[in-house]
Amino acid sequence: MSDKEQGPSNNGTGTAIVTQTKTKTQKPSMYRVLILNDDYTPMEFVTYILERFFNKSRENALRIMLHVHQNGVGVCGVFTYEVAETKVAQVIETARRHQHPLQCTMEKD
Ligand code: TYC
Repeated sequence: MSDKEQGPSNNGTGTAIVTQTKTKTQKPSMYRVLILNDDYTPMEFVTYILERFFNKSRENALRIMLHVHQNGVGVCGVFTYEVAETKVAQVIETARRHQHPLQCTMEKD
């Protein structure tokens, strides 16, 4: 929060008036995009998804994919609402096109 003070103004009464404007800034809520494990989606496809849509290196993509394979769920990234929504839609659509059941969801950070 930042405050702006304006110099004294005068409404003709000889009385000085000082006004202060409070500027409120709001940080956007952030959302985690999660991928879920399943028994059918190939490991290579999940790794590709993480590289393509979440800009992960091959190494990080493999690490996240294996984490999800072993733990059931994992974080792909943290984004503002609209970006997270778009990523989820892109993953689900790409998986669907390849006939893989891979699921992706989002939750408030
Ligand atoms: N469990 C899958 C397999 O054994 C691999 C996999 C990993 C699938 C991560 C989904 O989000 C996932 N082929």
